[in-house]
Amino acid sequence: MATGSQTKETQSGALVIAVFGALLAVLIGGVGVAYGVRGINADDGGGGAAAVAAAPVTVNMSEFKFAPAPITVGVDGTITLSNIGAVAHNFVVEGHEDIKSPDIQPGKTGDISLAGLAEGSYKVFCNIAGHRAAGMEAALTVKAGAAGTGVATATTVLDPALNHDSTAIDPFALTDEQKLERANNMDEAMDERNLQFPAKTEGVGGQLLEPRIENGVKVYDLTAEVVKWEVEPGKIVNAWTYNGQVPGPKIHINVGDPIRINLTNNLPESTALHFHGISDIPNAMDGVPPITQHPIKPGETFVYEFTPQRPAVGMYHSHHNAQVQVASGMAGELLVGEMPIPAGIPTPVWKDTMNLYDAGTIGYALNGKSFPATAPYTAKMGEWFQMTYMNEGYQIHPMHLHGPRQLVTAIDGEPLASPYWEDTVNVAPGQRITVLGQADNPGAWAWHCHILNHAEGPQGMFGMVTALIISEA
Ligand SMILES: [Cu+2]
Repeated sequence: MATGSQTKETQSGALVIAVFGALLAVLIGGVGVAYGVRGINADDGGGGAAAVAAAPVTVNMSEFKFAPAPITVGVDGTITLSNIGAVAHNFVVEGHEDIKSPDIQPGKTGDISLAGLAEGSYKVFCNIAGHRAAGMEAALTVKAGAAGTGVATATTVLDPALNHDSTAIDPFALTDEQKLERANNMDEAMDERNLQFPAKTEGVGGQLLEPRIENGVKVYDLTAEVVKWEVEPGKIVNAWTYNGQVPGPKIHINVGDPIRINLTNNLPESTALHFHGISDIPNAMDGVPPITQHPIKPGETFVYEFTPQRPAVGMYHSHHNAQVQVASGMAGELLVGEMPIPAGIPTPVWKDTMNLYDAGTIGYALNGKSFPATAPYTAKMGEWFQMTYMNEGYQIHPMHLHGPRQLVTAIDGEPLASPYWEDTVNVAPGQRITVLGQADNPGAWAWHCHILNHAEGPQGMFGMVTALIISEA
C-alpha cells in the first residue's frame, strides 16, 4: 500500500532537522566567506566613483605562475586577474588572507581591490591545493604613485601551442639551454601531479548495496543528501549523493525480483528518482515530476516498487533539477540479470562499471574521482574483463584504452548480435556501453576519455584518466 505514496518520515524528523540545521550552517558559513572576500567587483554598478582609485594592473594566472612577477601596484590599487590557464586559480596576499579573490575559472577575469594594504613588500600566492608548491607565488610591491607599473610588462601571448604561456617571453626565441630549462620545469610540475596516481582520497562511491528482504521483496533504502566529497586530493566539493556516495550505491537484482526502493529526501530542494533503462516499469514508478508523480519535498520519503521482467543495464538518477542533481553526483547503477558473454569467450575475471561525470560540482571524473585519485584496474595476462561505461554527464566521451582492444558487446544493455572491436568507444549522455577486453600485453596502460581537455593539460593529467595494469600470469 505504501507504493507510490509520499509519507512524512516522522521518526527521522529530528534527523531531518539536524541535517537542515547543518545545511543552514553551511549556507550561513558560505555567506560569511563571501562577505569576507574583499573588493571583488561583481560589477561595481558603474557608479563606483572611488575617490582616487589607481589605474588597474592586469595579472595573468596560469599553471603555475602569476605574470608579471614581481607585481607592482599603487596604493589602494586594483588588480585585474585574468585566468589564461586550464584550471581554476586564485590570488591571496600572504599575511592578509582577507584579501583573497574567489577561485577564477579558466578564461574568466575578476578584479581584486588592494584598498587598505599599506605601502610595502608582500607575497601573493594561489591557495588551491598544490599550486603554491608548484611555484604559484609572486612578490607584490605596493608603492605610492606606482599604479600601472605592472601593466607594461603584462604582455599576453595567447597561443595554445605555447600551453597558454602568458609571459612576455617568446618560447621560440629562447636559447637551447633556456628551452631545456623551460621543459624541465614543466615536466617536473607534471610529474608532481601524475606520479601521485593512484592518490588516496576520502570516500568510495558505487559500493554494492545489500537489500533487506521483506515478504520476498528486496528492499533498498536510499537517502538523497549533500555531503563533502573529495574528488581528488584536496579538492573537496559539495556532492549531491545517494547515501553519501558518488556514484550512488550499486543495486544488482535478478530478472523477476520484486524490489522496493525507499527514497528519503534530505536535500534542500525537491527530487525524484528515475530508473533509466528499466523499460518495463509501471508508469507511476518512472520518477518524472509532475508527469508521473509529485516532486518529493525535503524531508519526505517516496516508495518505488516494481518487478523488472527483462534483463537491463540501468542507471538510477534524479529526474528533477537533473542538471544540478545528477551532474553533481546523484546517479548509480541498477543492473537486472547478467549480460550474456559471446560464445567462445571465457567468463571475465571481473565485471565493473565506469560512471562518467563531466559537470556539476564533480567535474570531469570517473566513478566520482578525478585523476590522480581515480582507481586503477588490474588483470593478469590472458584474463578477460568486462567494463560497462555509463554516461551521467552533459557530453559525449570517447573512452580509449591503451593496449587491449575493446570488444563492444552491448549498447544500453541490449546484447549485440555481432559484437565489434574498437579502441575508442563513444559513450553519449544517457548511454551504457558494455565492452570486453583481454589482458594480452603486460604493462600499465592508460585508460581515458579522448577529448583531451577532459584528460591532460599543461599541468599534467587530470579528470577522466585511469589505468589498466596487466601483470604476468
Ligand atoms: Cu570526455
